[in-house]
Order: sequence, then C-alpha cells, then structure tokens
Amino acid sequence: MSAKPLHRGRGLGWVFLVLLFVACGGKKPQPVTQPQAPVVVPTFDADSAYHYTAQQVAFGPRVPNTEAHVSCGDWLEGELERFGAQVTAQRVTLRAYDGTILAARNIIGSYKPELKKRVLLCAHWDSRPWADADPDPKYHRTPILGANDGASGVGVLLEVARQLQAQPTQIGVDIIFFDAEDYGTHAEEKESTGSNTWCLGSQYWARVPHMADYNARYGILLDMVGGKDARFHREGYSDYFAKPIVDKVWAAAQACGYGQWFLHADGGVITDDHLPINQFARIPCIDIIGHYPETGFSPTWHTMDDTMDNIDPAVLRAVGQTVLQVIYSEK
Ligand code: AHN
Ligand code: ZN
Repeated sequence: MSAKPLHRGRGLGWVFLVLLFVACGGKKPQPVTQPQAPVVVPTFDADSAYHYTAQQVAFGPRVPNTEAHVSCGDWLEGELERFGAQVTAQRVTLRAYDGTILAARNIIGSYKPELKKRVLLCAHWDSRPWADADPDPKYHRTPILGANDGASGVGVLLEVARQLQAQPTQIGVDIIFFDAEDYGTHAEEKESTGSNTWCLGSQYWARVPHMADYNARYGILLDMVGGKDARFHREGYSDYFAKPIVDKVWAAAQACGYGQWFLHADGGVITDDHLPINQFARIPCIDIIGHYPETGFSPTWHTMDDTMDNIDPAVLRAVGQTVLQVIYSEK
C-alpha cells in the first residue's frame, strides 16, 4: 500500500530537480568582466553634409586674399567650436608660384586633445582662383565655386564633427581644414620642375604642425567626395605610403554597405595634401579622391560647372559613413 505513494514521490523529486536546473540556465557562473560591446557607429546625415557644402559655396569662391575667404574661414572656426572641438587657427603667409603672398589659415578642430591615440581627418577649404580647365577659354581667369573641389570634403568633415560631439569616439580625432591647396600653377603656365606649387597649406603644416610633437596613427584626406557618378579607386601615393590604411578604409566601406563605391582599382598617383603629410610629417595618410572613367578627374574639375548642381548627397554619404565606420572602430 505504501509502495505506490513512495514511488510517485520519487518521480516528483526528479521533475523538481530538472526544473531547478532549467531555471538556473544550466550555465556556469558569469565572468566578472563584461564581454566587449559591439561598436555602435552613428548614422551619417548626408543632407547635413550637403547643407554644410552649400553654405561654403554661398560665400562665393574662397580664394586666399579675398573677403569671401576670410568670412568662410571665420565661419568654419565657429562651426567647429559649435560642435565642441578645441579649435586652433594656424595663420601663415605663403608665397604662391607666381609670387603672390597669400594670407593663409589652416583650421584645426581637436576632439579629446589629451589622448595620444589619434586619427587625423583632413580636406582643403580654399577654392581655385581660375577655371583653367573650363572648355570655354573666356573663363580661364575666373575663380570657381569649388562645390566639389574643396567644399565637399569640408562638408563631410563638418558632419563628422557634429557626430563626434553627439557620440564621442574612444580615440582622439583631429579635423584639419588646409588652406592654399588649389593655388597651383595655372594650366597655361609652365609648372617649374621639382617644385610643388600645390598644397601650400599642408606643406607648411607638415613641417610646422599646430603643436609640438604632434602625431597620429594615420590620416585620411577627403578631396572631391561629392561629385555625381564618382567612385573611389586606390590612389598611388596612398598605397605606397599607407597600404594598410587603404585596406582598412576600403574594408570599412564594405562593412557598412558602401563597397560598390570603393573599388580595388588603380587610381593613379595624385599630388594632394596627403603627400606632404606622408613625406614631412611622416604620418601615413591616404587620399579618398573622386575617380571617373576616361579622364580620372571629375568632368567639373577646375571648371565653372563645379557647382552644387553637380553634387550628389549619395556620394557624400558613401564617404561620410565609411569615415564614421573607421573612426568609431578605433580603440
Ligand atoms: C594636381 O592637379 C597636380 N593635383 C590635384 C590636386 C588637387 C587640385 N585637388 C584638387 N584640386
Ligand atoms: Zn583643385
């Protein structure tokens, strides 16, 4: 008579033990250190970058020694300050190839300036004094608006600055707007051999950085990053001086869904602001520069057509999101 209840009792005991095991998850105790949270990369706002590009163009051509140049430079400093950067203006007089003395200003916005682990992002903010590649020779001495050639890179970096204020990165970031990039020898004059008449602002900064012993892990230059139908090829000096950075950035583009824009194709060598940064500052720096079939350079390059009508926010987005992917992944 007592066997059956005893048997039933033992059966319930097993059920209880199994339930207890399931309730506890059957897992080992959690380790004290939390596992690394995956990186959260903010979403780049291409309309915002487009607007910052248009705002620069609205000043008119930003040619050194003009009022528009002074006003735009002041505005850029104010924007970086508004976005929480520590701003340094590096003012310098530079001698152009034709003897013109340029009142130039490199503008630096620093995030987490106390950190040694840093990344440098840059673009030029001046615009070309002449449309010397325009199909119509009557414009060969007329300044251009430089919506793509100049303003696009700065527009993307102002949006990056806005994002850096909203969500800080783990590493420090310096945004540099170089001046006097585009005062190089006029197409109808002979380029003096061995001299580099382009990139005067970055040549100066690379020899005399805004602070003693400045260093960064690497640099990324943005040039002509808003032109319709642009794609990005691996630029020659970037591969020569900073191949692992090209690989890293192109992989980041792939990872955030913009791999179709960043091709593992040869883009040729281009003298640009990254060259003095590699050569003189000895910081590995790459150039993300718009590439086009046939000519290589944009069809609006140094022409009167370098206007907002030929800027595509989708291109700004591909570049801007890729840059965010890179800098928010750094530890
Ligand atoms: C030369 O034309 C030699 N280099 C291209 C640098 C540049 C001019 N980027 C924009 N404008
Ligand atoms: Zn140019």
